[in-house]
This record gives sequence, C-alpha cells and structure tokens, in this order.
Amino acid sequence: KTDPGVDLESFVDEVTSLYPPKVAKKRRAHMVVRKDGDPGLAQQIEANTRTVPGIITQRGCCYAGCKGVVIGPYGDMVHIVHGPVGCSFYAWLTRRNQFRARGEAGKNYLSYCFTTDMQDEDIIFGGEKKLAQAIREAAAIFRPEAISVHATCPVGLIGDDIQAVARELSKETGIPVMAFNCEGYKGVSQSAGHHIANNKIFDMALGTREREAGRFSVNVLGEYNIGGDAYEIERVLEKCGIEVVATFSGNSVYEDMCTAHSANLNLVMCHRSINYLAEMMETKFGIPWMKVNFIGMRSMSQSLRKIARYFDDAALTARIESVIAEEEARAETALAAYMPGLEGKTAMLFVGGSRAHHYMHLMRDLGMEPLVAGFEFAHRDDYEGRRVIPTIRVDADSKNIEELKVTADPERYRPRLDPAYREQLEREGLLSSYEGMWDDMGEGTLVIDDVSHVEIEKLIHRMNPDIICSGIKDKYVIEKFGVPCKQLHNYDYSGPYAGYEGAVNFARDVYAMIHSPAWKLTRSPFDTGPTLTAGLND
Ligand code: CFN
Ligand code: HCA
Repeated sequence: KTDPGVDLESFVDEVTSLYPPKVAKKRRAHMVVRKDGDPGLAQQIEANTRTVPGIITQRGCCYAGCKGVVIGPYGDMVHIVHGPVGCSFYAWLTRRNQFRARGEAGKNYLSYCFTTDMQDEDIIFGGEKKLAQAIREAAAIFRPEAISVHATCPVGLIGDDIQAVARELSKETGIPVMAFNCEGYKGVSQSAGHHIANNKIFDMALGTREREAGRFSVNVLGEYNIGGDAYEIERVLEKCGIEVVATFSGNSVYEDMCTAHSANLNLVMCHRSINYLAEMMETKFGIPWMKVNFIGMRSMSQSLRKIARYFDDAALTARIESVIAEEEARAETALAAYMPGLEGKTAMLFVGGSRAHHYMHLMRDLGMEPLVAGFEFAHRDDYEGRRVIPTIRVDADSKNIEELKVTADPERYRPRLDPAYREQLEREGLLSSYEGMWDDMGEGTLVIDDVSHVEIEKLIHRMNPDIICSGIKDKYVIEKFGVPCKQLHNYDYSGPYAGYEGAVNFARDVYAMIHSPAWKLTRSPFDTGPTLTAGLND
C-alpha cells in the first residue's frame, strides 16, 4: 500500500470543487482512487471524451497523432502538410524521433518542412491545384520513396478532395502518394489521428511488397524511436537472435511498411496508437500479437521471456536467458551509484496514451513510488485492461473515421502457430491481451485522466512529489513550483530510456534532476503575491 500522505477521496472533492458544478461532475468521473484487491473490473474511469472548453489540457490534435506521431517518422518519405503554414512550421522537428538513412541512396527528408502554405485565395477557391503542384515539385526535386499528404483543419472545412489529388498524382509521378484526412478538429485528441494513419498504412502499403523473413521474425508496433529507444530495443532483440522486420514507425523506411506482413509475430509496445494495425494484421495475414513493455529492466526481461515462450525453441530460449543475465548484471552494476538516491522518491506521471504506464515499471526498478498517474488521451481499456472492453468497438472518435472491412487474405493468410498452442498462449494471457495501467496501481494511488494545470497545481501543494513526468505544456509551470519535471515525450533531449542501457540513462538523468540544489533556491513570483494585474487601459 502506498501512502500519499493525504486522504485521496477528500483530495478529489477538493480539486473538483474548484470548478463550476457541472464541470466538477464531469471531471470527477475522470478521477479514480484505486481500491486494493480490485482487479480492474469493478472500478471505471471516464476517458477519451472531449475536454471541457476553458480547462487547460495537455492534449494534442488529430493532425498531431497522424502526421506527427505515426507517419512523420518515415525518413525516406516526403510529408506534405496541406494547410496554412503554421500547422507545419510549429510542428517542425518538435518530436525526437531519430532516424538513420539506409542503403546507397540514403534518403532522409526528416529535417525538411513541406507545406502548401495555403492563402486566402486557396481557402476561397480551393487548394487542390496548389496541392497537386506541391506533390509534383516534391516528386521531381527529391524522388522520395513515397509522399504523404496531411490535411489540416481548413482543408476539411472547404472540402478539398485530397484523396482524388493523391490518386491522380500517384499515377502521374509513379511515386505512391498517401493522403490523410487528419484535420485537427476530428475526434477529441491525437487518438483519432493514430486510427486514420493506421487505416491508410493497412489499405495502401502493407503487404504490397515481399521479403523473406526468418522463423524468429517480429515487427515492433507502437515504437517511435524517441531519443533512440528503437536502437536499444533492436540491439537487444538482435543479440537474442530475433529478427526485426519492421518498426512502426521509429527509424523506418517506406519499404518496411510494405513488407511487415512477412514477420511471424507482432510485438505491441504502445497499444494505444497501434492496436488497430495489430488486429487487422492478425485478421488478414494470421500474425498473432502480444503486448510488450521494453521500458524498465525487469519489463524488458519479462517481455523477452514472453517472446521465448511464443517461439518455443530451446536454443532461442537459452540464448534469451543468457542475454537477460548478462544485460541485467551490467545494468545493475551501473545503477548501484544512483539507487540509494532514488529509493523511496515519489513521482507523478501524466503522459500521452502509454508512457505513464510503461514508465511506472522503470521507476519501481529504481525503488521509486508512483503516487498519481494518468494519460492525456488514452481510452478506458488502457486504464482498465483490454479484457474489459474490446478497444475498437468503443472507440468514441471512430464516428469520424471510416472503418476498414478486413477479411483474411486467402493467398497470404497462414496461421503462424498450431491452433491448440495458440489457444494455450491466449489462456496464459500472452496473446492479444494485456493489463491496463491500474492493474499496476494499488491502494493509496490516484488515477487522473486528461489532467489539467489547476489539478497539477493542487497535487503539488498537497502531495509535494519529488518529481513529475509530463510534457512541454506543463513542464515549466511545474518547475516554477520548485518540483523537477522530466519530459517523457522527448526525454528533455536525452535518451534512449528503453531497455537495459536506457534504464541506466534514465536513472542518471532523474538522479541529477532530483538532487539538483536549484529547486530549493527557486522563489516563484506567485509565492509572494498576485502576478496578474489588469487596468481599464491595459
Ligand atoms: S511517441 Fe507515443 S507512446 S504514440 Fe502516443 S501514446 Fe504521443 S507523441 Mo507524445 S510521447 Fe506520448 Fe505515447 Fe504511444 Fe509520443 S505517451 S503523447 S500520441 N506518444
Ligand atoms: C503531440 C506530440 C507530443 C507533444 C509533447 C508534449 C510529443 O501530441 O502533439 O506535450 O510535450 O511527444 O511530441 O506528444
């Protein structure tokens, strides 16, 4: 049992009483005080609903989820943003998805910023011609492997048919052009964008090229190579003798998207952003999927053991065990210097749709205590566990998204496992199932979905955590209260944090933050008096 130092139920009442009654009622449903012994079935949380206007949220938009997160990392593609310049410029290189160009051509366009820069005239008379010209120029100048087009809000409002333009220009240029109707206003967060991106990848690219893959071949789904995480994951998998066919989408090229159906197992890291693709690949190609977590030393080892169990091969299992023993021993030696300074430190995590959960495991490896946690835009199943709600059917934002009708492809569907063995693995909870965040949060912890700035402020005042893990929109608000804030989106430009070497990097960075004398020296202007003044002439 965790001791947060306050009565959590009265804390929730106190926080929600800051809002007008109707808003308070809504926010109350997004907060759950965990009860001990509850396996996640009795308690419920509200999630994936529209943020109440006026509340300061950390969420992003549909365009962020599609272009920024899922499609943007493909390095040998040109990604064109169709819209006014701001959407492209302000999203330019803001995510730390690393990429190493491959092959002789070594194509890499990630440092560029491509936009149609729509003007008044295009909004009034339509922007299709301008988009066609932009694609033509990008194709002629760069000869990328493929081109993506991302619609921002005004494009949806004026009704440009970007799908028709993409089809026409694919024919004209001979380069695949994928158009995404990911206008920012769709859905309630970036989650809608993940769905739109996955559908198009599946529809246009997956299974269009062939590749020979070995018996122990996997795809890593939902790993975006932030801070180089995918490099560490690949290093360990390769050392174990496991072949990585494709990573969606970290350090990836277009070819990977097309040939991923040749792998024998899908490993799902970030379930929130990519469960759609995992399900569709299983239906069409017969590739089973399992949930893994490569964040945290013990989680990494546990995930490797799940893979060993799936492939059921004595030599592979022995090799995996020897890698685990060697890597854990090396990491533990390096961690010894930091552990005494981290043990017992309290933390709060408010990140995206999977990291707030994944990083709890790493913190516990280091002896730290996560007191409060929540996602920005995850769905109920990410909290409560997949067994409670099949995720695709409850996707509240799917009303904006055309669902793909997926059936088995008789040409290429081949069951990768003997059906009886598959069933056994499913019963053991290894395949197509996973636990939600709060299976890992016991009594004395609080779960808050889509946390707001004012709620964070209250949490700091009442619980005074040693560190908060969050993102750029609240990092400096938190630090002005004298609490260090570790960004778990871009790792504050550090990383990798995944796997064994990542655990050591994380421990080093968090140790340095927590033990910096700076926090005791800060004096916020709002500690000494009100900072906002307004007069009639202001
Ligand atoms: S890289 Fe992923 S891991 S894809 Fe998702 S839910 Fe975002 S961009 Mo920021 S860091 Fe974050 Fe996750 Fe999956 Fe990243 S926790 S919010 S949309 N996310
Ligand atoms: C996004 C991308 C983001 C933002 C990070 C943050 C990322 O949602 O638009 O809020 O710090 O990881 O880059 O999640």
